[in-house]
Amino acid sequence: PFLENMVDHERFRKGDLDTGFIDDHPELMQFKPKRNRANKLLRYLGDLRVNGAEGIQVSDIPARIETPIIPTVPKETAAVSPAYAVFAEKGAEGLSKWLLEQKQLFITDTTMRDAHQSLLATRVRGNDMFNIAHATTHLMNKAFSFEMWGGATFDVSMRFLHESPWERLRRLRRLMPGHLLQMLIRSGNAVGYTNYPDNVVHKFIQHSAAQGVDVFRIFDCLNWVESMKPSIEAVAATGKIAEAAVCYTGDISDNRRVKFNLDYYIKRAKELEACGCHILAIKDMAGLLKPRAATILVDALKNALQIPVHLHTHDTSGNGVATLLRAAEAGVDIVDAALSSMSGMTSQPSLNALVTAMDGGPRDTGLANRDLQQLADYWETARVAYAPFECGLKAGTAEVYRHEIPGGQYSNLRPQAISLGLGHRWNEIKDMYRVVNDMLGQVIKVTPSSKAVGDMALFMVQNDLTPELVIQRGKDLAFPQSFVNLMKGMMGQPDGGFPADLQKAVIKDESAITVRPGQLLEDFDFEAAAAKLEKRFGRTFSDEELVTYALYPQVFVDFVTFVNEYGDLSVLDTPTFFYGLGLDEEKAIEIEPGKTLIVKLLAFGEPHENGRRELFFELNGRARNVMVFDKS
Ligand code: 3PY
Ligand code: ZN
Repeated sequence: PFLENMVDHERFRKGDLDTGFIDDHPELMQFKPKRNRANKLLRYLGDLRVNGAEGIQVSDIPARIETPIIPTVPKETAAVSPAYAVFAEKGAEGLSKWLLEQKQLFITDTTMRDAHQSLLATRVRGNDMFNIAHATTHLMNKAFSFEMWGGATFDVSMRFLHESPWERLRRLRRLMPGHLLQMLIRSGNAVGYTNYPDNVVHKFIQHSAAQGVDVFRIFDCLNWVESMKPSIEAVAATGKIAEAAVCYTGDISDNRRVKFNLDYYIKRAKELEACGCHILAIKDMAGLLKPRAATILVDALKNALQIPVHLHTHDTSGNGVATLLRAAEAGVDIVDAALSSMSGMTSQPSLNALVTAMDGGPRDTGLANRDLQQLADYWETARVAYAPFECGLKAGTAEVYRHEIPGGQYSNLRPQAISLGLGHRWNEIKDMYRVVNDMLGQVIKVTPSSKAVGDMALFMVQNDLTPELVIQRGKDLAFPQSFVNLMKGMMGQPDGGFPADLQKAVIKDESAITVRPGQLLEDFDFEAAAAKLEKRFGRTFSDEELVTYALYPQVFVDFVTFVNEYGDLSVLDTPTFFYGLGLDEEKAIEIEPGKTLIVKLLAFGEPHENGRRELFFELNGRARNVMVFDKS
């Protein structure tokens, strides 16, 4: 039977023990508070059974979920990847130079970050990544890097998955040694939706580097170089790889679109190179870079820059692989792609398709589709458990060239519209997204500016507003906070400034700023935060936890409260985490190596008068019951 410690032992309970030794050593009886992990888990499973998981309709629960098969690979640590070896020996600048000398096309696998952010509302749990991490290093040893952190994963992991983003990073670091791990960071917005004081962004970067991130892709939501500089410098100071991104919008192959033309991108890229970044990324967050435009852009960038070029795109239109192939022909150094079962549509183009297309040619990727297929098979099965978060697209759609909604936003905007009761007006919302872009004189739309545009589009559809009505009736309208922030300059400065009449209508009598917001914000007081949290929770908090609090105060407090209540849920497999146990279903849950709980749900009662229900479990053969509040 499962014993928390010796006081659970029946002989101890009966007093049938010689406790003289303990009498001589009273300090041995100073037990830490019981962690009661089993009880916490039962409470979680009970709550799930009674109230369901947030955001999941019973009708969306997949009927059949299988356990993904982990490919068989040697138990030993995989060889260090070629890119990692160069980085370890020669540092970021050495790696940058080395990349330029290689003929091969390098690949970044985005499966563990952007792919699920763009297909599954960022809901993939660390657990599913940990299980495949070791095999991934064996089967994709020649990849350039693995994007697995940052972007929306940081807050979603706490908010919806109740797991620590830092723990995810640390565990993947341990499981994928000798391979470059990559993250996405939004400059002064870090991994949030608003600007943070410089000392917060700085500390965030230092901790991310110390805990395992090697490559930082840094972008600004308006392509404002001024805002990116401090982050580029902070990353470079850690010795890690600073990859600065120019976000791509519009269409350089259409010469009627003059604002974001080839010259614009070349100028921005050169400015970023001058800031000291090691790699230049083209961040095509909506998948607007058409194949012909990729040839033009990559060719021009390769001529203009002395550093490698890394292309990131989305496959929303269905043209994604063609874009990557054209970019490869034009000499791009690295491209992003996702394992086939996690690719396509709003995600990245298929890694497997790309690798196969390059096979045997002058820029062979060094990866083999037979290896990739095993990983893709794993993810195909793992994905089934996330069915409620699928965004509903069945195929790519070239209408993205018209609405320009980023892949990572598309999978969120639709549920947002549905939750506002606007699901039936989805087509209007996509049209309005474009209208808002035009009202702003065309802007870069990527987190968080994309959220401001999306929120405004929803607001205008909900209130039946036209651009003219927004100007006329602006002073009486309470615009979405994100849009007000954008117009106040709190997300930075767009090329060409904001249209004055729109700005006036939205911010009314308040004033807008034109300097970098981080400069104006007072430093975050980490000591005061530490004292406040310690007082509230009765424990000390690590430095990176304090950074998390600085970035997301409420989300972090809710997360800590949740973990205190229910414990560490990363031990649950994904179907159990989302859908709980069926009646009489038995589950072995390894709560730490060598310590397994066998849990079975036997029955649950009707609600009591106080709204609570009793659930009856069997835990390692012993009966246990828990009371759960029924929220219905
Ligand atoms: C993010 O910022 O999370 C993005 O993926 C933007 O494309
Ligand atoms: Zn992306």
